[in-house]
Amino acid sequence: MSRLEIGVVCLASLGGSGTVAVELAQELAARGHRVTVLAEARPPRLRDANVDFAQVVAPEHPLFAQPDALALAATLIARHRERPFDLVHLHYGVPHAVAAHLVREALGASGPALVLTLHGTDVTTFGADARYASVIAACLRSVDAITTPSAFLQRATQQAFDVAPVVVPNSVDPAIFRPDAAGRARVDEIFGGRRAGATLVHVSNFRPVKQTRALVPLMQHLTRSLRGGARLLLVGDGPERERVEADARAAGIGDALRFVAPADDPATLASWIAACDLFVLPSEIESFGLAALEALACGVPVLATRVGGLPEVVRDGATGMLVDALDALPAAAETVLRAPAGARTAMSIAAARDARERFSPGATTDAYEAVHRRALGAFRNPRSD
Ligand code: GMT
Repeated sequence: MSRLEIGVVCLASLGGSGTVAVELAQELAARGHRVTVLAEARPPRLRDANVDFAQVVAPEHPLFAQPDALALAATLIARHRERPFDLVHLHYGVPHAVAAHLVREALGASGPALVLTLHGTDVTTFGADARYASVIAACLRSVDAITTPSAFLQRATQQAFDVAPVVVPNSVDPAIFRPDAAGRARVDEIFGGRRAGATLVHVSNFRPVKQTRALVPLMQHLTRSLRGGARLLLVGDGPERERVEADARAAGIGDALRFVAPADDPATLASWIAACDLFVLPSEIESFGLAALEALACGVPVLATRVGGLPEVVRDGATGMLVDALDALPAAAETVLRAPAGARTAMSIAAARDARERFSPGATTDAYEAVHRRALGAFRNPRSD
């Protein structure tokens, strides 16, 4: 593909979608494209000096504390007039679909081709609200291609907005997220020397959709039932974090839990995860579950709810376990953690291999570049009907 001028738009603060956007920007730059990431703040994982960053700022007016669709559209249009984009790839639908629509209206055929990746709650929450769904659906008609990270979200998007996305699965870098025992000492240090028969780990933004409070009864059970007890490392921050901490104290297991701030450096995060025995993700809904994929790549089996796109990522019984209800978590965790050493090692090896084989960054970037080519073709040769 010839060298393109590409803008990648994301929300810096939300989590998985920002990570996916930054990984894509860095991969595209490595393939020779000139790439600019545009967001309200520099995304923590953006480290590649070959990728430019442009900040989207709110208008200087008391009514606009946060950058919104208008601010993003204004930034994209101004930047395009200075140095034209061939293509802009926006990640997360809200409010980016609105900004894409404004760019298309303002620039028309002289503007860039537009690709939008929907990630999760932009479909499952906003798509379920009729007031927002019709506006988002109208804006999505202005873009040249839409993608989703899972077949689950593809179906949900078709239903919510009556458009046909292409599935491009998220990926994980196996050079960073890999089995490695080097982080064990650091995890022991985080627990102040408190050892346990098993170490569980959870990584999220602690929003209600993650159902993190379900981790407390799980740990209450495991601290009693497992030989040597159990401990849980919780990585991240968000609205439910303090409630989880309070629930754990009230349940008398406060000491078995340790909270750490999200690590900006993915290698640090990977070293913590890889030092643990089981990754737990009890979400109410998850379009994909990037954090689960990162754990699998580290050779850590995943215990998760059987929701959304998680069954596309975790192979039930082979690379982890999926449960239909939160009260099934303790028994499933015991099944994995009490399995004979050989079976546990086999599951760990299968997890890392499956992540590497099915979710490689190269394959994902190839798939996105194919979408980019089709979007550019559709944009430059519009159908007249
Ligand atoms: O949709 C969200 O809740 C936010 C979004 C994000 O930016 O973290 O998460 C979604 O996108 C991730 C990357 O594609 C997926 O791994 C997450 O499963 C998905 N979250 C939900 O569906 C709740």
